Amino acid sequence: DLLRIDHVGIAVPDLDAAKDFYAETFGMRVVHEETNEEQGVREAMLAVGDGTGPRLQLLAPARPDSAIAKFLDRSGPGLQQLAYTVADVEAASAALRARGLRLLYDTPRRGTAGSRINFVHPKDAGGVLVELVEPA
Ligand code: MC0
Repeated sequence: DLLRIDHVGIAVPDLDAAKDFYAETFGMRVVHEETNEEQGVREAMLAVGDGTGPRLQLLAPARPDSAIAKFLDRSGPGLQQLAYTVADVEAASAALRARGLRLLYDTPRRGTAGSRINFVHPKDAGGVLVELVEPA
């Protein structure tokens, strides 16, 4: 089962410039930042409002051959993914696989802040890259 929207991910070419834009334009603050080598991203999580709701995730390429670099080349900056919180990423992945959707990974990988993640292929989800996040 999906519990809630976890975050919305936006591909950006320059993480520092994007952080400044969101701070100056919308008053959003960075609550977490890390580089995920496996995913090839530098990412920042931003709180919206009082910080109790879904977050905004800024995703910048850490390598030219990464998923985010490819997305930026093809589509330019913009919405890249919609992530849902789940209690058990293996169970959620299995349920969606059983409904005929392609999950990108056979076993979960490491996401933000020690979470465990998997993705539904965007072609099987109406053009949306859906991420499943089991928080640490
Ligand atoms: C590609 N397509 C997308 C898309 N990326 N559609 C919607 N949203 C996206 N983000 C479309 C293309 O336009 C193309 O459509 C078709 O999918 C290509 O499919 P493909 O050839 O199978 O795949 P690729 O090479 O384009 O790669 C897409 C894929 C990849 C989703 C498989 O980006 C991937 O593995 N993503 C999962 C990992 C990821 O995104 N990591 C970065 C975030 P047409 O119609 O032109 O054929 S890391 C993260 O999110 C972590 C740290 C976290 O939150 O914890």
